[in-house]
Amino acid sequence: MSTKNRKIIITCAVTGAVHTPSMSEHLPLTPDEIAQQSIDAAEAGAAILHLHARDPKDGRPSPDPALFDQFIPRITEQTDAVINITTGGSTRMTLEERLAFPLQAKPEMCSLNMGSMNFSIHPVARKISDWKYDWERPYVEGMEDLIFRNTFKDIKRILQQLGEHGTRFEFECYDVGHLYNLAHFVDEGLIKPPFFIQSIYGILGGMGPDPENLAMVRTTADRLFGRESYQFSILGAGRHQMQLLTMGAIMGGNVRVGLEDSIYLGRGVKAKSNAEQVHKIRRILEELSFEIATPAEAREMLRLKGKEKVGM
Ligand code: KMH
Ligand code: ZN
Repeated sequence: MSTKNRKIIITCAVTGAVHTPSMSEHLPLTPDEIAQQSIDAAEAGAAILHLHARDPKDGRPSPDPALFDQFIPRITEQTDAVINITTGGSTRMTLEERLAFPLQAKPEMCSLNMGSMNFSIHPVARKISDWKYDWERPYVEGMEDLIFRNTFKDIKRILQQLGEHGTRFEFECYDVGHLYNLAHFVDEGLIKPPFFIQSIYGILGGMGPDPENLAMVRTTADRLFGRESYQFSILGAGRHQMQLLTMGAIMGGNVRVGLEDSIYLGRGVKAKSNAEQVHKIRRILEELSFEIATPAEAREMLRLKGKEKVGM
């Protein structure tokens, strides 16, 4: 996409399935908390909200459509933000579970993880001595021996079953090979531009947070797709979040923040909310004379089907 006069899309990933309640008291867990933090993030400038659900009893990640139903309508009533539902769920969910709500909701956007991989934060468990809920420690430690399954067949199924309803995708690319997987599905005729490439750095199991990796991914994507055919976006996990996002914006990218990706606002300072992270990246980008995309502009940039055409 042309970088002249462009606007930057801020995606906010509100809760995810990686962090657990003991890691941050500010992580939204209940439908009420997820709804309120999403609404505040949208008001702060997030055009896209990437959403997972959690069981309000103990904050455990959940694929239960009944839980999504408790917060999505509230968000869509009170904001114009694009709703982007995870199809990644968590590494412990089956593909059936991961697709249960997306197939019901037929949202404008869903995430789509572009390869099977190791995906873990198990070393974090060593730093926590006080666990709030019994499920958390085995959940975090157990990631060491799990595979985040996204086979070619899984990806094809998601593309076909959701694509049929006009859902478009945030292509989660944790490694340069995932760009080639994306190119394979373009060759197969299963995806049409513009591709929203969420390039992810700093997840254990994927590319590290080295700034050089952004250039490698950018040039590879240019070569495979041509700059006019895709929107570049940056997700920096953990403490590298704001720096990598700033660099990515300068390289023509969009940005993703949110407590799913980092529970911090700055060095040693926990983010009190998702909106705090949105405000921070927005402030940095506006200081650099970038303009932030509204939800309507994001819909146009990504050719989304529109808020009125979903099943939620
Ligand atoms: N947890 C992020 C690194 C998904 O939900 O499909 C990527 C993600 C995956 O958001
Ligand atoms: Zn997610």
